[in-house]
Amino acid sequence: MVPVYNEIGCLDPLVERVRGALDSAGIDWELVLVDDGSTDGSGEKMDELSAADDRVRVLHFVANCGQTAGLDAGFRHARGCIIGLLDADLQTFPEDIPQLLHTLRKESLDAVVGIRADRKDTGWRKFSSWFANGVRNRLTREDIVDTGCPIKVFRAEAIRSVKLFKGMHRFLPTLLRMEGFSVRQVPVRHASRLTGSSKYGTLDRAFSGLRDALAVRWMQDRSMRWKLR
Ligand SMILES: Nc1nc2c(ncn2[C@@H]2O[C@H](COP(=O)(O)OP(=O)(O)O)[C@@H](O)[C@H]2O)c(=O)[nH]1
Ligand SMILES: [Mg+2]
Repeated sequence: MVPVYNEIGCLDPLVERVRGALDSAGIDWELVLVDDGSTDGSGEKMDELSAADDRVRVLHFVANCGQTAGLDAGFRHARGCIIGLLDADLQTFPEDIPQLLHTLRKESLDAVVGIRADRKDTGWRKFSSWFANGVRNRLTREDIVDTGCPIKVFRAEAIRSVKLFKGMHRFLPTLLRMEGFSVRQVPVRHASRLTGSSKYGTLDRAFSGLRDALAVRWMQDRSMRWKLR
């Protein structure tokens, strides 16, 4: 599934590359596109792509609700027993999904998440991600190298059991582990943004990321484990 907010230039190559990658790996798939109240014609474009291939399904939000809401809707409406996640901008490679799936199945994991090995972003962006990952890991006592990496695969049941809040798309591996699920990190490829622009600034990401990391820490400290005898 792919959350989409004003990504009109990315949609044709996105669908084409997902189709190519999954068909050639012999995977039975559907692509759920979640239109997060786009205003640049992305919604209409996705409807066209869906009309041309019935494996492409589109969910339209009535207004922009944010990336985590997009993920939540996609997780709940996807029909497969395994759900793969990608961003629309093709900075990560649909062609890496089969390898992630293979690891998930071979090792009977609940989630496999990417680490952008050779990241093609600006130096500032790479530094701020590195810093943010360090703060998050320190606060949540975690070892997730690249929690914001957009390519991930999950067992549907596992990811649907996680209650999401705004901003929590940055903490999916930790939230899964809190529920007792297994998460493995693997290196993936990365490219610069195909077209369009990032929707986040450094400061909003930093402030909401910090507030959310404190909330996750609070949840970890206050989570309950009980068992009947
Ligand atoms: N930022 C943002 N992205 C959204 C929203 N809704 C859906 N998305 C999608 O989430 C993905 C990540 O967005 P992007 O701006 O590339 O973030 P970045 O890669 O962290 O710079 C893209 O596929 C967006 O189209 C939203 O409200 N805000
Ligand atoms: Mg991006």
